[in-house]
Amino acid sequence: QHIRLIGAPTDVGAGTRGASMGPEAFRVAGLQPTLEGHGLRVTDRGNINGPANPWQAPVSGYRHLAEVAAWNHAVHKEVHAALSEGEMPMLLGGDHCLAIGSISAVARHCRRLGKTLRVLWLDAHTDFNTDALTPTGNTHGMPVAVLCGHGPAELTGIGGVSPALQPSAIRQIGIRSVDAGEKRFVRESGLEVFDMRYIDEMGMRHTMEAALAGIDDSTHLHVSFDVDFLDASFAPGVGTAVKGGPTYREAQLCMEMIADTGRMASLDVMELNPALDVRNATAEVALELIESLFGKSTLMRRS
Ligand code: DIR
Ligand code: MN
Ligand code: MN
Ligand code: MN
Repeated sequence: QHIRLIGAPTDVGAGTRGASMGPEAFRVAGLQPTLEGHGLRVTDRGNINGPANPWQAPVSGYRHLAEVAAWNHAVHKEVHAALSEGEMPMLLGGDHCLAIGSISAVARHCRRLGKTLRVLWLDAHTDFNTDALTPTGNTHGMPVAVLCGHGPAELTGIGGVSPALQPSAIRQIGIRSVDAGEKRFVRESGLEVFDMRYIDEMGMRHTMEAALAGIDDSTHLHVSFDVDFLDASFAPGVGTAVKGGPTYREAQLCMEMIADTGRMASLDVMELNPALDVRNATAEVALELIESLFGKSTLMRRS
């Protein structure tokens, strides 16, 4: 596999500034040479351009809708181009609203190739708000709803087909912060959520076995990794940190079990906020986990 890094330096969908610096923080942490050190081929395509963050209040339920749409169109184009040219896109966020552009492109690619899409959504949040439900108007709390067809046409139509995917294609892992209205809508929509209570009771191994159940050779596995998935005690550099997340070891096991499937074909790494980080430690720990996603085992185990 040839990995194509795509930087999307914006925080238009977030309520805290700084995720716009995420792509560069990953480069400073040594993303490309580290992956190359494992024998992977990596091309860094630099950053996508888009509108500045106007830092305005929400208008009819959405903050910066025009800018969010512009950034997502640009992301869609780049991610789709990478897939069409046979490379594995790794989107470097940027806030998580950009998963609309990324995953709509992956879904479009899968439709064309007749592949079954499975999305693993690693996050503290379900990101399933709508204009009517959102307490903030921040679109980084909405991408899953938009991808399932709930949202403004400017966003739901980005992949050409709405909904871009069915809730049944998604597995959410690490969830521990869901707004009240959002919670009702998640249940009503039948999203499969492995929340922290589930992980506490069943363990990460069983959780990942359940989340990965049913995938086969025709599955395109997309991982959308919101860095706030991780426990904030060792990953503080995010805009909306929530305590009680997966430990370092649990997160490693999660990533290693994804790697073991051999099916990961696209990746988002989102919400890293260097303005809130401590000496780039969150970028570095996220990079360690990305190494595991690509098969670096921290164990002495032999295949
Ligand atoms: C909150 C926070 N649920 C919102 N969401 C996210 O604003 O909708 N934070 N995604 O990272
Ligand atoms: Mn998120
Ligand atoms: Mn989150
Ligand atoms: Mn977020």
